[in-house]
Amino acid sequence: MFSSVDEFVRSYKEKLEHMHGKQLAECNSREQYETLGTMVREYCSRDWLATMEKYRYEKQKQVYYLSIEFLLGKLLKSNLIHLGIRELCEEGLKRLGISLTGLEEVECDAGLGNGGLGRLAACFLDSLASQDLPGHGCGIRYKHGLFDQRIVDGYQVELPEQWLKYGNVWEVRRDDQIVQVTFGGEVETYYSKDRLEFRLNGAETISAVPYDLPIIGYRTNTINSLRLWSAEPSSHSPNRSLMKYKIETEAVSEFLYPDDTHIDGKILRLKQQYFLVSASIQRILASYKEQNSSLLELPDQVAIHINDTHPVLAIPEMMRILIDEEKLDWDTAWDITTKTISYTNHTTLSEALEKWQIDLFKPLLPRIYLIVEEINERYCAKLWEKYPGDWQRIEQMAIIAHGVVKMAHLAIVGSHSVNGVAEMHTDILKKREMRLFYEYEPNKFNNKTNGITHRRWLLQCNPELTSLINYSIGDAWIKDPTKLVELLNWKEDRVFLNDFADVKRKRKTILANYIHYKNGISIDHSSIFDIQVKRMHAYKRQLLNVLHIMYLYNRLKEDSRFEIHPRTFIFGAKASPGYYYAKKIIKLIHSVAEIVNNDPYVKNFIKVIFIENFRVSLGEIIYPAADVSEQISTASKEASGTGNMKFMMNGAITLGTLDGANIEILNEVGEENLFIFGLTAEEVLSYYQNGGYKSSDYYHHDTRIKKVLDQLIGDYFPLPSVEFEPIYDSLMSYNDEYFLLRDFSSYVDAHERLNNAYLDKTKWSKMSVHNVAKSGYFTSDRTIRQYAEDIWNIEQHTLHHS
Ligand code: GPQ
Repeated sequence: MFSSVDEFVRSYKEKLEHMHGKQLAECNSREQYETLGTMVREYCSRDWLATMEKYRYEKQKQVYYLSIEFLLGKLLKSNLIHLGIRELCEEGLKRLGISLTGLEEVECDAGLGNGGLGRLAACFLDSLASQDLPGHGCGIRYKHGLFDQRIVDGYQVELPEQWLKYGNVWEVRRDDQIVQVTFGGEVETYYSKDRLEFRLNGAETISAVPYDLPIIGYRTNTINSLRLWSAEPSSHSPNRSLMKYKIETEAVSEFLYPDDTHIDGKILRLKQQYFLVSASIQRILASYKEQNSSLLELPDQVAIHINDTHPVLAIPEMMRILIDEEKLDWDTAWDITTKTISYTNHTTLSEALEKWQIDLFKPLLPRIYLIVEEINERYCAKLWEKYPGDWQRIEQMAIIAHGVVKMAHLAIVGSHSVNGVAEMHTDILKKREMRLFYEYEPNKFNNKTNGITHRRWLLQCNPELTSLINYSIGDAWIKDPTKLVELLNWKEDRVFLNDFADVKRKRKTILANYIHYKNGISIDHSSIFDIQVKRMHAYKRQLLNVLHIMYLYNRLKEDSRFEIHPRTFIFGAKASPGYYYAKKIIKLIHSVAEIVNNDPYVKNFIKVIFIENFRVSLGEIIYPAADVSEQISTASKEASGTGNMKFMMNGAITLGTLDGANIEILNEVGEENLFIFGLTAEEVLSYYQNGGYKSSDYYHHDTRIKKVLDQLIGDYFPLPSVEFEPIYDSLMSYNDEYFLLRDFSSYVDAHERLNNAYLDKTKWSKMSVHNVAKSGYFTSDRTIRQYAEDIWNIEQHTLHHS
């Protein structure tokens, strides 16, 4: 199919006719896309099968990465690149008068995630396959991924996302591997042969149908799987209205909860979690049993990783199967389970900690609840041995307390490894949030600093920079991105620096054209592109960015001698539909943009742009175009951040706080190559602990702040004056929980330093090169190798081409 251009052209035409029953001329671009996608999937099926067979017969230890989110984005382009057939396809399609990039645009983003956590899972799958590591994803095939965002009159409006509307060329439905998942019912206990047994009566069953997607390694023959479960009515009919049963069943995989670092506590979400976990664990154990006789060796063959606490019921589910079905005793089952499972924590924000009410949990999952209770009792008894009489400590560490099940506690207790996602985050876990657990079992805790796949986030999204790098240092960095450091040898080369600046200019033009097309606004291509794209959240402080823009505007209006290099402030962010405050900030950005962009004087210096519907595929045109990367979360709040790494890898300079992985970026590039401002995490945490912050002092003592805040509530904006009152109140009446006013002046200073640095173009380019050169550490290949070695104990395999 892909052995030569001629051969490709012939098979493409044939496939197109077979699939659509029409001639090429009558097919629209979607049909053309589907034809190519299907050909690619069929082409890789041999290696996919070979990989799976090899894992099966060679009994290599495999890891299953359980995650409620996988934010894959588009797959056609990366699959073609990974298989090494993109140029051939491009050439062949050209002969047929079809543009490959046109077809790549037709594909919908697989938006099965909210933000960082889901995208991390997608990067991890890429790094596993690309490094020949046996590892697979297990997730949910949501019918609707994260909502599509529209902006109407400056307000966010959500539309249901429809990625499956025309089917999905990458998936293969596996009817032979359907499993049943059970909810509700009552537990009956009885004795059989002197053993206490459990039986569920009156429970309801739904079918979990697996759809597998190939995860294609970069230029290897390894093709791993991402298994997405879909909920369907089961053939055992329930004792109630069939219609209602069908609707309730399908609801389980209907949509993704749109909350990022925030929990909603709805029963349907708990159903989704157990659905994912039960289906995955059943299949993992079944396929292990096909090859092995004793379950005792399971931890030598299988590692199961839970991405945050959402899949934590994997622990009691595994216990259930080992005890109730496999008839193992508790201690043996517990030993196997804890040796198999490991857990990553992704936040210390209290509103993201999952706690389920017992009265919700128990009726939905009665047998699982009993197991959790038993885990809790045994754990507390062990704690009592170690800390006799210290009931207060034990109460704080218990899994069940005050009517709720604490999922993070269950995760820590039931796994052999607990990791944070950046050095500072792990330190905070050890010293604060998880201190008692750390004191009890210090060896469980470890750090795995996040990473991003440099294949999508440099090689694929920035071909211009890729070519320049290849031309200068060769392409060995693609296999080993730490080799990017060789770019430092080119830092003094004038021709290279010129070419480098040229690449950035080209990429800025591409983004500017997109913005012109979508927003109808022309932006100055030579202005500084200052970008903040991420979920909208109070702790990420998009508001601080806006307050600074309002200040700049005021200053430009007041002082005609005040000049800055032209700046384009670009935002992209989705707010959770129920997050009232975050939605207000989106409206504020639009209101400020309206004023700034229409001011005949100011618009020569600054412009404000909001890019609608930020998602993976837009990131691919945004990150390469950035001069400045805004990473301005309140110190201690952003566990890691990964957008920061994508910007850095594409040569943007970080303007950031000492938070999450920003600190590690600083360690890599040195303080001359980024701009740091604001409180440290220690200072923030000490304010929370000891008080001493009064935001109104900053309002009264800083006229810049006073002016901007007053504009929020007066008649400055052509809107009812109450529109932005909640924002004003958060900063004044509620004492500014995220220290925006405290960090304001330091932020303004950092912006001034940055503006001055940009005036020396050569120096700026050198800083930018330095950032790219040092970004190799942040490849998720490094992260995944650390997981593989320290936590999962899995090894690379070699596949010879079939
Ligand atoms: N993160 Cl708990 C999410 O995107 N969603 C979540 O529900 C939780 C965490 C993020 C976190 O905020 C970022 O700092 C991390 O870089 C990212 O997870 C991946 O670890």
